Amino acid sequence: MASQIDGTATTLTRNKALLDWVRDCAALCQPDRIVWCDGSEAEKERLTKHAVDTGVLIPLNPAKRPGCYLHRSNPNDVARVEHLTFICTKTQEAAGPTNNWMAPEEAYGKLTKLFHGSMKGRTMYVIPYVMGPLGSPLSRVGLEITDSVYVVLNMRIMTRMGKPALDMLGDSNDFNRGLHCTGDLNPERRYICHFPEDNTIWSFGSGYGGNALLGKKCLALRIGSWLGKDEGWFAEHMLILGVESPDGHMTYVTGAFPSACGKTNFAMMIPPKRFAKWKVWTVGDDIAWMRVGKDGRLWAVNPENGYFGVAPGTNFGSNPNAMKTIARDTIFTNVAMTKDGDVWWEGMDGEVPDELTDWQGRPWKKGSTEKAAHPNSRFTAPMTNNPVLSKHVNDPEGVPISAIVFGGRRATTVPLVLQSFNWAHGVFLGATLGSETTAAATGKVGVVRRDPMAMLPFAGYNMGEYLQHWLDMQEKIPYPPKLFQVNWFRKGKDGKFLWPGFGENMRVLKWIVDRAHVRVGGQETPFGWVPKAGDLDLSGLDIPAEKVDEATHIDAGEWKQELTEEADFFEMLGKFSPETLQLQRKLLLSRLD
Ligand code: OXD
Ligand code: MN
Repeated sequence: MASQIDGTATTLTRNKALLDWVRDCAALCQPDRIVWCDGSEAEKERLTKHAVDTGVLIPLNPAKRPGCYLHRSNPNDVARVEHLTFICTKTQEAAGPTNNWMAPEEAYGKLTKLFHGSMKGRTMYVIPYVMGPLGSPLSRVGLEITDSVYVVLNMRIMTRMGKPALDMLGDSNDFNRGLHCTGDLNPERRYICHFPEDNTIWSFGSGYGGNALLGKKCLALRIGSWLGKDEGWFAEHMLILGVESPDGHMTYVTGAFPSACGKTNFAMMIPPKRFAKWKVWTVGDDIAWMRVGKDGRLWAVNPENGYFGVAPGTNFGSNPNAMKTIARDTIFTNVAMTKDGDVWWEGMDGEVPDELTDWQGRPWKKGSTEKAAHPNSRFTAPMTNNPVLSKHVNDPEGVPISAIVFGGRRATTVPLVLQSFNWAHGVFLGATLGSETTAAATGKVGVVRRDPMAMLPFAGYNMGEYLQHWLDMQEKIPYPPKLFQVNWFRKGKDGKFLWPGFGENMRVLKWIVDRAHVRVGGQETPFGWVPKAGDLDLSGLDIPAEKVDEATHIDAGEWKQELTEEADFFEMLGKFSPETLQLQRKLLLSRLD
């Protein structure tokens, strides 16, 4: 085994720390073979063939979906498992009240037992990868060891994988150590453990993207946010887009939205006819790493190399660019398959097919009460397939950010768009972001789950300290972006959405961009700046004016209740709850009295 490690590896790396670590992992997991991934085309072909031969991937019809494959996962392993995700810091306080915590010795002990001999009879793949553009000061090298060929092929799409990562690492010891094993997929033996103090991730018992592709949520967000706090930058659950105005001027915006609130759609948006001369370019659809540039502005890179998007609801109306992106070289997970070997999911264009094979491989007939595709079925597609990919996506310095948008899913209270008075107020808006459920039976408004900056499941340390880091960064950014809150999901009394969303969000985006450049009006309210009548370009919008009024309306009574309820959230944060944010809440309330 040792000679296999050194023999294959030495053509790729002589990094002693890395070779020692791989040797230790091999001794623990006892695989039959070790394969070092170089990221080459030949390797992709070889591993894809192996995945097809072993039933891990099903080839789709090459005439309809060239280079595309379907993967069906175990039905008990289809989503992130927040209750089995742990931050393993020396003290519980460091993980804070919103994370599950396990002491590092306990976690290493428990998982060592699970990893022991877990790769017997299997292949251990060693995946070197980079999160971030090659040569960027923000970029990080990770190594993921896994026994899953599906993980390797997905990591190949989602990260800059293979030899360039080893070249970037050289003989440095500074790399994230990620160990993943599929295990027997028993949820009783499933743990996603982060050791930020050791720059280490151990993930056992799940093959699902967010749990098993360790570069994404685990490194780029949980470990990333920890590094960001220590080193003075941001790792955020944000899309990055560029808005090109008719005169060719580019403005970059990042946006935090909780999972499944349409981030990928927003990042690939096609402006409506009235805005035909405007263009939106995608830099990233899920994660932004941001640092202060030499010019004193905030600059962002997308650490990822592909999209791991939710399939259901994606169609040529909601996201034409996503549909083009997934036309080829895409891995689909848990979608349904048509008779002619294409993919299908609820909300796809056209007629519902009479017969399908569902996501579990069972025959499915039109009219069935069961979903054909799993609601969290996914596509993994290379970003280079995106017709509106920004040409700056590989720039090591990233793109300069003029505005940051925080968007929740709120049926009431939160207006279509609001600009903060200043940085601290903007951080307050992000901190109190929420997603609301409606109790449909009674029509009553349900509970609001606070999801600060859309980072509730992803902040790798104490949430109070995380919000304090946002406040502290103000003095490090001489020319900060302007901060906004948006809500596409407000509903009228009839329970229907007031705002059409999708491409029409361009109208709101234009106001945001114009405000960021101080070239459009607004109206001051006790809660922030809103567009005054005429500021939002509504020409050609096919909905009654009253609906727009309702969507943008600020109701003092609703806000009073909102601000009162937010006290619980700040209390829950305990002693790390930032004083400045609590004062913001009181200040806003006092304006009402
Ligand atoms: C998420 C995702 O769950 O991006 O946020 O997959
Ligand atoms: Mn996400």
